Amino acid sequence: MKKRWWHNKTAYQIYPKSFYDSNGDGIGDLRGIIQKLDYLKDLGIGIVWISPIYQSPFIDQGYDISDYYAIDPAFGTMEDMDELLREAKKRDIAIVMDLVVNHCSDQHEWFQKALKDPFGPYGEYFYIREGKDGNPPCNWRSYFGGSVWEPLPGYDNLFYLHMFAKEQPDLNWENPALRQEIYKMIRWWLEKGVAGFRIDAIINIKKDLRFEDFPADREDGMCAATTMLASAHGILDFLMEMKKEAFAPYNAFTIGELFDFDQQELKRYIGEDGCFESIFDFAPHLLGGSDHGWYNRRPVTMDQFRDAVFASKAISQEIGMMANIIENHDEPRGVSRYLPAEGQTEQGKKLLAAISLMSFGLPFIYQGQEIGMTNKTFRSIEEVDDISTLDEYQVALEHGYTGEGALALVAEMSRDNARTPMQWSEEAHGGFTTGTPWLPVNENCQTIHVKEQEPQENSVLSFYKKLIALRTAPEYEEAIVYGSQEPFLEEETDLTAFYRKGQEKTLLILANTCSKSRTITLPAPIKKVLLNNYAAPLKATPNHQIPLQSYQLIILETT
Ligand code: TEU
Ligand code: CA
Repeated sequence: MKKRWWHNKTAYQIYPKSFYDSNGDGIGDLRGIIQKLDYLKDLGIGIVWISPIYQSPFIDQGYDISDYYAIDPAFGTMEDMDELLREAKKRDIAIVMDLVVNHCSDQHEWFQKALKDPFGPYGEYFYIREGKDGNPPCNWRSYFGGSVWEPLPGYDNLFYLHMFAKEQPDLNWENPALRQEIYKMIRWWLEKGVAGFRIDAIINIKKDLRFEDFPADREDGMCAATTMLASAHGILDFLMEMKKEAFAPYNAFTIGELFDFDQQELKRYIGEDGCFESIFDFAPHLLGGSDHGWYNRRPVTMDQFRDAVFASKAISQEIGMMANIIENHDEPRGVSRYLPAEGQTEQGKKLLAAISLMSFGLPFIYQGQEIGMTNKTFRSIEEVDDISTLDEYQVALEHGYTGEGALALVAEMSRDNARTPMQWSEEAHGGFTTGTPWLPVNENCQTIHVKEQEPQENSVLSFYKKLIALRTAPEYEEAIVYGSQEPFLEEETDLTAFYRKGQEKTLLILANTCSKSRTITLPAPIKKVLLNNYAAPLKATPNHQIPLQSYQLIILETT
């Protein structure tokens, strides 16, 4: 594998609205991020991805952009952004922006112009089509519920397409003029000094242009718009063009967010000839999913988590480096989702961290993950902000659940779980703001916060620091960054075990993913114990038998 500067880094995702509020208005901001750069440096972070900070009406929390060249005043000014870039550079931290170009906001001037003149040049920036006698052109359902088609206000029988909310009209990538506008904007930011982009929802840019009905997959007579993606061919032409025209001249770091892509085509997405440098590995996040909605999900075990990770590494490690996450701003907190209730302890949190950071790939830590933040408790649907949760709640009601039952079901998956403010200290609102936070802080903010964990040698935070440091420890870096990932005892239940085999060193990661203790027999002697989530020293027997306690995790050097 051709080496790249980012391979040995650990990345961190900031959800800016909830990271740190510097001026007491209840909304996290750029100056707040600047103030916390030393914290990130100390953690060992080398890349920071910031969710959208562009001007936005915040219908989808900034993923609806009304001006790609402006910072939203809620976050600060362009001067703040320039300062952030300078300060990050001083600390050798690369800043990665969010690139949201499948759609923009309906408040963007392009859409406003399209509204005035749908048959003019800006009408061509969007997918505007005639309906069928006042009904939508086809039966595709948007990600956030309802038809992807919205009547164009002021016109009879004209509709525009939106894969997400109706306030997020999709941009027409078939139009070369639109593509050039996007490349120009990307170059502008790279020119400014951002290191690259996390590329939002990008698989959606290629549509099946026949805009025809598919068989309905729910009682509403619609089919998920994602069904159409399988018959939309040619996305790679767009992506390779974007690479050539915008990313490559700046040697930009690019990481795609894509769920529905053809696994056989992985080498066209990542690796030396791929259109991106990396993509997120969502294999564990797809587990338990249902076409019917969140209310219908199945529980996921740690063994399923393991199998998903192993399967995805088996496919990807020869091709390129995917990014490992346990959570992000769209997913519930990983410790609440993947660990059984009895395992949601400090031990369990450290164990999950180790699986993510020791697997082949670029680890991304989502803000608060490093202190073991958990899902929030929802008392009523009134407490929900997230547009997606509100839709899924309706779906659950339509399927006969009572308000309480529906809430309990969607609460587990709600995107708000990860969006509560970062917990910095025992002060009011977790020390996130001196004002009233835009979204209430998690009730456990008194017990889970940075200030308490920072000085403690055995805290979850300190364990994350050790894991991150291990990735670049001179003796082990090659094995952890480039070594092959090979399963060990994968037929066992409640065990996640794997080797990382480098040219010189071999590491073995052993995670007992249940509360029963057990003994594991190793085929070779232990050379050294590198990390252990229990304080008591490991007692191995002469014939390489290792006792593992409840949710014990150990990282060994072996042969
Ligand atoms: O998400 C894209 C996506 O397909 C899913 O994450 C989906 O939105 C989610 O699971 C629904 O619950 C990206 C962003 O990460 C997300 O925050 C945005 O809402 C979305 O694109 C639209 O920009
Ligand atoms: Ca603020």
